[in-house]
Amino acid sequence: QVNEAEAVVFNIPSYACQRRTALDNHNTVLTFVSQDALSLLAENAELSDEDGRGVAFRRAAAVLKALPEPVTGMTQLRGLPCLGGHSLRVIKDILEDGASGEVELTKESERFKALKVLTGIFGVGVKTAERWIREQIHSLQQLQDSGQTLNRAQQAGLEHYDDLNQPVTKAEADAIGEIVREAVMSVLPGAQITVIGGFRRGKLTGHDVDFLVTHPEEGREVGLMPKVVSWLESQFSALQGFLLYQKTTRNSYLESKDGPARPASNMDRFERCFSIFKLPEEETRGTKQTETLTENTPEDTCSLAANWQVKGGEQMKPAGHKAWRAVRVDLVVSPISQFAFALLGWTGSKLFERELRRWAGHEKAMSLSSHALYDNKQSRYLRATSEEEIFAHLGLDYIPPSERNA
Ligand code: DGT
Ligand code: MG
Repeated sequence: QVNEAEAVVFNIPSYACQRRTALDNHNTVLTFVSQDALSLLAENAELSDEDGRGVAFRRAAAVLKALPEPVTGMTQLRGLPCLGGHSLRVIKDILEDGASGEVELTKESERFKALKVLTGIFGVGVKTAERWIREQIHSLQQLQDSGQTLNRAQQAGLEHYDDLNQPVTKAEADAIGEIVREAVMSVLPGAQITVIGGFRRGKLTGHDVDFLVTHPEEGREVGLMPKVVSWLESQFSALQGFLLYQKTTRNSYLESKDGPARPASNMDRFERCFSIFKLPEEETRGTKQTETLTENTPEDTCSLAANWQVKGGEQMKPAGHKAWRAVRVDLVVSPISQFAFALLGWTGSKLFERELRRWAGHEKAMSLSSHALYDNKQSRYLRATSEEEIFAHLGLDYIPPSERNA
C-alpha cells in the first residue's frame, strides 16, 4: 500500500501537443478502464451535440493515456491538468467500485445505442440520427421499414453497413495503398502519395484509410482527383470499377476571394474525395493478419446486407462470401507549398490536432490550419516545408506521428 506522502505526483503538460502519447500506454487495466469510460462519456456528449463537454472528456482521457505509471489512488491525480470535477468523479467510482454508474447507464441507454447504430451509417450525422430517433427509428430495420428518403452517401452506407463497421486492417490498408498508388501514378507520374490518419500514427486498424497526394511541381496537382476517380472507376473489371461510392470536392482555397488562409473556419478546402472502395479479397490474401481475420469471420457476415436487396445486380454468393469488401477511403490533394501543413493537419489524432490549434491560438497568437500558419503578431504567414519546422514555429518539441495518439 502506497502512503499518500510517497504517492507519485505526475507532471503532465497541459496541452496534448506538448507530450508524447504512444499507442500502447503503460497503464494498468484500471486506468485503462477509466480512460475508456471517459471516452465513452465524450462520445455520448458528441452524439448529443455537446461538443464542449465532449472535448473536456477527451482531454481528460488523454491525460490518463499519457501517465507514465499506474494510478492507484486519487491523491496521485492532484494537480493534473484537464481533470475536471466530473471526470474525477468517474475515475474515483472506477478506482473504488470497479465501475461508474453513469457510464453503465449511458452505455445501456436506448438513445445512446440508437445514436451509435444510426451514426454508424456512412453519411449519417448526429442531426439526422436525432431526427430519425424522434420519429421512433432506432434500428437499421426500422429505418429500412420507414421508407425514409436517403441520399446517395447514406444509401451506400446502409448497403455496406457491415463491411464499413468492421475495422480496416493494416494489410487491407496496404492493399488499398497499392491501388491508390497505381491510380495516381497512371494519371500523374511523379506524384507523391503519403498515408495519413491513424495508419500513419502506427495504428493496426482504422475506420478508414486516408491518403495525401501532392506533386513536387506546384500546380501539377490541380484537377487530379477527377482523373484518379475515372481511372479507379474503369478498373477492376469491365463492368465494375474499384469505387462503390465517391464524392469529390474541388479545392476552394485558392479561389476564395478573401485571400489565403484567414482561418476563420477550420474547414478544409483541399480537393478531396470521400469514397468507398471495393477491395478484392485476393488483394489481402496471403498475409497472416487477413487469414486470421477470414478464419474468424462467420459464414454469414453479410446477412444484414443481404436483407437489403442490394441494388445494381451485386448479388451475394449463397455461402455468404463475396469476393470483395467495402472500405472507406479518404483522398486529399495538396499543393506542395502547403504539404507540410496538410500532413500535420491530417495525421491526427483528432484531439492532438485540436490541441495544436488551441496551443497556436492561445499561447502563440497564431492561427494554424491544414493550409498555413499565420502569425497574428507579425501579421504574416510562416512558411514550412516539414512538420518539424511547424513545431519549431509553434515553440513545441517535435512529436513524431507514432506519439500523437492522444
Ligand atoms: P480512424 O480512421 O478512425 O482509425 O482514425 P483517424 O485518426 O485516421 O481519423 P480520421 O480518419 O477520421 O481522420 C484522420 C485525421 O484527419 C484526423 O486526425 C483529423 C483529420 N481530419 C479528418 N477530417 C478532416 C477534415 O474535414 N478537416 C481537417 N482539417 N482534418 C480532418
Ligand atoms: Mg482514418
